[in-house]
Amino acid sequence: MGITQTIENQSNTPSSDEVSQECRELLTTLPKEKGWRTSNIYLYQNFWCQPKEIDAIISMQKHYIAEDTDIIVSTIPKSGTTWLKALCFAVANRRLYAHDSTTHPLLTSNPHALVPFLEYKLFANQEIPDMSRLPRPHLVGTHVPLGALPDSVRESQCKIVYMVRNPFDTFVSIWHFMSNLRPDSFGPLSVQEGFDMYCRGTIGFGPYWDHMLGYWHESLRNPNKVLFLRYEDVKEDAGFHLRKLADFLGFPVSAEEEEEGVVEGIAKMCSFEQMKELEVNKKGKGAIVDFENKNLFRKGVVGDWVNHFTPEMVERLSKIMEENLAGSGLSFKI
Ligand code: PAP
Repeated sequence: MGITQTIENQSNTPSSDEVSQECRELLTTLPKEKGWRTSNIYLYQNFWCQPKEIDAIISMQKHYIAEDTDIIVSTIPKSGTTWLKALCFAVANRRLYAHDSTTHPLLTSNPHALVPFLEYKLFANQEIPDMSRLPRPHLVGTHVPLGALPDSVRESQCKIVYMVRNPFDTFVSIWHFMSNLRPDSFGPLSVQEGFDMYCRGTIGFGPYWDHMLGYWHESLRNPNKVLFLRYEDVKEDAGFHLRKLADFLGFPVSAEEEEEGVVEGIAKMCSFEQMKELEVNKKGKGAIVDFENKNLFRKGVVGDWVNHFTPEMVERLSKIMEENLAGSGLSFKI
């Protein structure tokens, strides 16, 4: 997939109030393209990012030291992050919080508040968190491609859970989300324009194919390190994948838990239908950055792309996927 490596006029470089001086200087050297909800996105270490994200990622790369017990929940935006965080939190903490407890944290907190992003929360705004104050095991989220995570992630025994979603539905979800959150001054984003940006790879943390392939190959090389899940598969059989997740994280489901229906209980608690109706997800805000949590719950289905794609769009994206995924063994049921 070709990435347009142009350095256009530099006039939109963010001010030093928004990003550190180091980042500001770096931005002037990076290829840039029109952004979805910021003036520009920049190509940093072979993936596209907004300026504030780059600033936080630089800090995360310098200061985050993964511990053996850390669990990193990774996705590209709109491929099931909120759901995956909920599932991981529920599984990893089920001895502390029973799925049927009326005080379960997932009933009153958005999953992003319980599994904070490295780049949007913990290392954002030029802050360096004291990780020792977080409850263990540390459960953190990221959209950063595998190759850009710090060395300690590879060198430690920490676990990575990755969720991929078919790129057709992911585009539709991104387009809706961005259309809602885009500053009014940018005007509406047409499907055609958004789709063109998506296909050229210029989406946050994209190109998507590079992102998924990085985690995919590592999951094949090192299945104890990276668990690779597909949104569609988990939708089809959440119980099977929850058991797999529990095994992978080192907290397998016991016979007693099976009898108590723990797996089914967690699947139900984390389902789109239940989570969407929670007060915190209808009225709350700020779980990731400053937007309403309700934007994270739209339809939550597989196959909504058929309502948005023209035959030309199907052809273009199918071709890109064929070209990029050829020989990898990674495929999608579309
Ligand atoms: P993020 O990467 O910005 O955190 P993410 O959670 O990946 O966003 O994307 C939201 C998508 O996941 C939405 O998809 P849609 O636009 O196609 O509807 C949202 O509806 C879906 N989603 C959120 N929660 C769940 C859930 N519990 N189960 C299944 N899908 C969910």
